[in-house]
Parts: sequence; C-alpha cells; structure tokens
Amino acid sequence: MVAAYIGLGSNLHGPQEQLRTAITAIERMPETRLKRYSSLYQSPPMGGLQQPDYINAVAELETTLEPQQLLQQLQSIETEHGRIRGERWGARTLDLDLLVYGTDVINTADLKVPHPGLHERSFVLYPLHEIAPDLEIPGLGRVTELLENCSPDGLKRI
Ligand code: ROI
Repeated sequence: MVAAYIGLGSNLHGPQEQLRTAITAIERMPETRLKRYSSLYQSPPMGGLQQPDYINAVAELETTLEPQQLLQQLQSIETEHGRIRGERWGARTLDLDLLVYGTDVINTADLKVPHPGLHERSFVLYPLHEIAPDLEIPGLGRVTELLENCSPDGLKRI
C-alpha cells in the first residue's frame, strides 16, 4: 500500500459539484481506498488567462495501483467529467493531478511526481496542509515548512 495525494481543481460547469462527484469517482477506483480529503478552497486563476475562479481540494488515498495505472484512472475520471484537453493554462471542468506517490520521484514525459510547482501553489499547499501537515514531499521538504514560504494569494476556504 502506498499513500498518494491527488489535487482536484475545476472552474467550469458547477465547480463545487464537479469536485464532489470526482471524490465519489475516486472512492470507486479499484485497489484504492480514499482516506481523507480537504475542505474546498476558492482562488483566482493562476497563469494569467482571464477565466473564472477555481475551486480546489486535495485527497489522500491508499493504493496498490502503480503510478501509471493511477494516472490512467484519474484521466478517465477527468474524461467522464467532460474534460477537453485544450489550452495549456485554460479553464477546465476537472483537473486531477497526482501530487505525491509515497516517496517516489518520477520524471517521465507524461508523469512528473512530486508535481512540479506544488510548493509554489497555495491552492495545493493549503489544502494539503489541512489533511497532512507533516507529510514529507520527496525532494521538497515538509508541508508545514513549504507553507511558510507560500503566500495565500487570495485563497479562501469555503
Ligand atoms: N489556478 C488555480 N487557482 N487553481 C487551479 O487548479 C489552476 N489550475 C490550472 C491553472 C490554469 C494553472 N491555474 C489554476 O491548471
């Protein structure tokens, strides 16, 4: 069993409902147990394009799926939620990012774990801190310490 952390984000088509149904879909994934998930957080879009505010959350899983299998499961949930892979920094109905997979460091073309930029994104770090303050992010450090260097940047817990 490996502890894995997933970042959830949406800013289209009822973002709060998108995240709620995504949590239900995650609960139904094979070989996986949903351990806990954070509150929902609202934040302005990062990345400069004009688009609606995002709703974000983080979930902790226990899984025996391999990282690639887990990624495939997450991508099929995104697709079920009508995710169209469009503009790189554009709006999305559902984004599921594999943030952390145990102590693994993965650097392949389609999967980078820990998720690059995780430590700079308040909409990932604050919800992660809510459920796993003592988590050690491989190569980056403890969540509590990372949080000290990350401004909330308009993030609101809802
Ligand atoms: N901005 C916020 N606040 N939350 C996100 O989940 C998010 N996801 C993205 C980009 C477009 C980078 N901006 C975001 O993919």
